[in-house]
Amino acid sequence: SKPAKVVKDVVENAAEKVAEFLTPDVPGSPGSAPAPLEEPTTPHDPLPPKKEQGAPATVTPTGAETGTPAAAKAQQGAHLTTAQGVRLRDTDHSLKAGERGPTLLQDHHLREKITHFDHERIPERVVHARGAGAHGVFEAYGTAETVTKAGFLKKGRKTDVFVRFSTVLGSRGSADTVRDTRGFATKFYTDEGTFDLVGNNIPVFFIQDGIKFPDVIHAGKPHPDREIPQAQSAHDTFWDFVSLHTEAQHHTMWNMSDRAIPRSFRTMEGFGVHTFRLVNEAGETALAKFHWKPKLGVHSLTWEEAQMLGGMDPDFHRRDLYDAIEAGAFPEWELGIQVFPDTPDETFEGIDLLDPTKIVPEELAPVQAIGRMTLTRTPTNFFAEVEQVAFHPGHLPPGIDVTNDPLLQARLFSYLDTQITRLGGPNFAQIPVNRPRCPVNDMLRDGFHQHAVHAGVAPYRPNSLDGGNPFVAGDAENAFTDTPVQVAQARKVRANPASFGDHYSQVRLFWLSMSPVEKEHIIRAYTFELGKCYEQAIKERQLQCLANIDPVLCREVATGLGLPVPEPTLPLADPAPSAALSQVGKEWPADGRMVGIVADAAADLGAVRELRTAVFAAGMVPLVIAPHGGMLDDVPVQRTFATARSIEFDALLLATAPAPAPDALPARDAKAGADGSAAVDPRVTLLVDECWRHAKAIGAWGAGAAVLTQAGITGAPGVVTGDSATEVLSGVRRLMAAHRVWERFPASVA
Ligand code: HDE
Repeated sequence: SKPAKVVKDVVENAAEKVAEFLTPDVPGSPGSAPAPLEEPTTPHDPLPPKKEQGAPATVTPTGAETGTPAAAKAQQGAHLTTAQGVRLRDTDHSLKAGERGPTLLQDHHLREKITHFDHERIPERVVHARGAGAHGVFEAYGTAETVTKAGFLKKGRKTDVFVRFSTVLGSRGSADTVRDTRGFATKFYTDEGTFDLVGNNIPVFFIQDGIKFPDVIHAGKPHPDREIPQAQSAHDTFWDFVSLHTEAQHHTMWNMSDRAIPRSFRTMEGFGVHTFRLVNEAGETALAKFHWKPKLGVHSLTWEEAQMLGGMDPDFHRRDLYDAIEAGAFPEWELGIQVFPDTPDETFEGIDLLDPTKIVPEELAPVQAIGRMTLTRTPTNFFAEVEQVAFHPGHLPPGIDVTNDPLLQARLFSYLDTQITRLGGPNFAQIPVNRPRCPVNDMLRDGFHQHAVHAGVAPYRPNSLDGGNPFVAGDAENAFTDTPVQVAQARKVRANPASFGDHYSQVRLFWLSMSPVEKEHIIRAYTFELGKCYEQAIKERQLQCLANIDPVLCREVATGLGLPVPEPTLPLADPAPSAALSQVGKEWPADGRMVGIVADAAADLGAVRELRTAVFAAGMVPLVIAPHGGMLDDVPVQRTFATARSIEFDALLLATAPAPAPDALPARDAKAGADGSAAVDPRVTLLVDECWRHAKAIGAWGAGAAVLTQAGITGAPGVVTGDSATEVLSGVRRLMAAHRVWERFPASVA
């Protein structure tokens, strides 16, 4: 078929082109071939657009016309043209007055090409600049029907979604694995209008009132003088802010926990943070908090892995998301809600539901599953989709409404405002990724980048010229209703309710809910971050905050900093721990996890073949790591000793003990084995050593067991040896259910 031939032509011509390039092009010199450059392929008919290159669906699953023009532009067709469609003869030489002459101002193609390029970048997001996105589908269980009339939550309804995950502080090119909160924003293209659930992977926020948002972000961003550090909270201004605004202590503790260094976007929880108001068909209201629960469980990197990845694979989370989708290991989350009665005081069990620095423990209000989201498609064009997507917490369908949470109220203003600058005007809802998938019939007109050709003369209402269109909808037509919530007779004030004054009890709740390993990680994170601060007063002030949270935490961090341990200034709260907050002690499916298999030509390749099949069958992704790329017999090699590092694997299996290759750097411990046999390739010993340090399951059989001896880790917990590859795999799989071999971490605190 044609595409196959095109590929063949390119491949066959490639060798010639390289040879041509390498041949010295000296006129008259023997062997020089001044043949004109040819197109590597002959022009052919345009390839049909790929599915995702087409315009977004113009018809919703329910058959409603969306009215979107089928005009998405895909790069297709054989001939290069200008933006005006004129076919071009040459795009590599500017128009000059003679070969050695100056460039002519009349060269429209040159100016068009360079001008467009000059404007390719748009401002990055002021926060959440670094992100990755994917398309998918949400399917409702119908369990929310009693509390909300939102159509997309009716049983069995399927709704297309686009999700963007992000870090908060870093610039667009910063590393994925920094210690930070992650954004988790979902756009549901419902046929009653778009619903954006713009959440984070941490259920509380730094501040209680949106008016402080510029302040907390100024404090977290790099210092204004030298513009360092990038994408970090380990610096003076951040800790200055959070120790002075003690409402930030709860979010800060989550940031110092493993939650702030996720293993993958696929293993993050998501939270709507604020309390929303739900309205059902009968007009009854309830308060609710949204939760995303990952199918793979909540799982984090170790701090050392996160730091290594910053250098070795700064795109780790982005790559992991796209690799998983392409491998068919579609990431999945359940959407759940905690539901509370809509009482006048807007509290539940004494917790103020309007305070975004508070959670409601799942033990008090269970998270009830209402649907499932699966991400199935990577973006076709990152800029068009991931950069240009615009979320807004006020994009709500009938049945979901806002509350008076003062953080949410400020967000309702901010998102539209910032997007006008970032996306160059007010018409960004017409960008394909932002287009609603239902009829749009607004009276918004003109403005920069207007793509619609609006017919009619009367964009106002009522009117008598355009047949009276558009008409407003009522209850029968499912119009959005602003819930007529009673607003108290009140004086205008700049003040918080008294309940917002408790800044410590839930921080202590979080701390007390952690397992010893997680506590240890938190202590180390505070000690590291405060150790990076220069100002003594800031460290002391933060230690004072820790004293009000927990004496052990405070003592351990103070010891690490070499500072005195302050006494608490407030009585310590006595909250019941919430088991749901800990990531340790549960078991999860191992689907979609990465299993490294070390093999070489000497390995039992029959067993490796079997193993790959078994790993795939278990829903995981096998990656064969060998001394060189290409194939081992008929087994494809995905990673080589030169390209593989432990951090991308969730478990490691050893089919062989490869001897050092000439390109392996000598290692301190690359000595001969006890029996005097050849030493193991030091890159493999390093791989095993790191997997061990990072508490990952390790399996070995046959010759592979010699690597363990060489690395000196036989008998350690979480190391499975056996006679057959499949037997070892099943042992390793059992260990992977707990995510890590937690016993390997030292835990000095109980
Ligand atoms: Fe945002 N936030 N935010 N935020 N936020 C933005 O909007 C803002 C807050 C969140 O992938 C901006 O289009 C204010 C909480 C996510 O495109 C901006 C306040 C939560 C994303 C903005 C908050 C979030 C943003 C920057 C305090 C979790 C990325 C670019 C009142 C519930 C969305 C943009 C994406 C992005 C403002 C607090 C989540 C400036 C004023 C709380 C996931 O409008």
